[in-house]
Amino acid sequence: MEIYLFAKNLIQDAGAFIRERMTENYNIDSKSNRNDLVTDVDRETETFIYNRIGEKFKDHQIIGEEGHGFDIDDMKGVTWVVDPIDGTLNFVHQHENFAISIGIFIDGEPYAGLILDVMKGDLYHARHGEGAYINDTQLTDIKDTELKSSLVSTNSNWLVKDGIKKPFIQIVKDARSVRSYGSAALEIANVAKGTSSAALFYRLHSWDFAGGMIIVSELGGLTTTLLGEEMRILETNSILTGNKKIHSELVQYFKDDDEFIENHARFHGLD
Ligand code: 2AM
Ligand code: CA
Ligand code: CA
Ligand code: CA
Repeated sequence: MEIYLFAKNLIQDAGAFIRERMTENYNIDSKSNRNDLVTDVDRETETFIYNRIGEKFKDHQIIGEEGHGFDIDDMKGVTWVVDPIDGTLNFVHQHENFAISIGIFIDGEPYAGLILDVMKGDLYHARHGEGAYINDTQLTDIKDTELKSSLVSTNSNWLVKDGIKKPFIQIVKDARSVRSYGSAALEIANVAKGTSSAALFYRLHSWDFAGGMIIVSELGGLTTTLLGEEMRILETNSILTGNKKIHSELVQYFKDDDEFIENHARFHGLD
């Protein structure tokens, strides 16, 4: 079976696994701080996905948030970049508004992106060069918009972070409005769907953005760091994704802020 079809079946099966597993008891632990949570369901879902890929494709590389592939330092062959639950806080508190995110690369080139909104059942998926879909419906190319008449989304944490908050605050003032849903993958999926014009985050890991970046790119959208640099898949990055017009408008907020540029250089590529 070809990889794309396999991936679509796998993400649906992993979604069914989560929906079943979340009806039972599970442990909730904190990671880097008391608001950074991980549950048994995050770990078990990653293992579910890891095992299924390994059974089928013995030579594929798999990078996941919950412990798989941290030693991978090249993109040779097929590399899967997996977030088993994006939006763990939503999973724990809301029991909805979380996603599974998968990006697949062949020799470092985007091959396919998949994001499953687990409780809604919406699957966003794209194979490079073949269009992007929500379930069986083809998505239309992303339309250019201006910030002043757009909804954009970010993580509200960056609005209160000294040293970097200034451009984020100015964007809140200048946009029609800003949303903060708590799942970066779903916020990028919204850009693909056209319900949001851009999503911007100061720091994301590859598993948060790999799937979404491939889907957005398939629809003519642009994804770079907040300073307009090319994304590095194996590193932690800032990210700005959206239609080309709002992308060039937003990147200027960050490029014009020397304090931001200085902190961005210190915080990125180091971890
Ligand atoms: P997660 O739920 O998989 O951890 C919340 O605004 C978004 O940021 C989610 O996509 C969440 O992914 C992600 N996130 C949470 N903690 C993070 C961290 N320390 N660094 C980067 N992204 C994080
Ligand atoms: Ca996490
Ligand atoms: Ca995530
Ligand atoms: Ca996660």
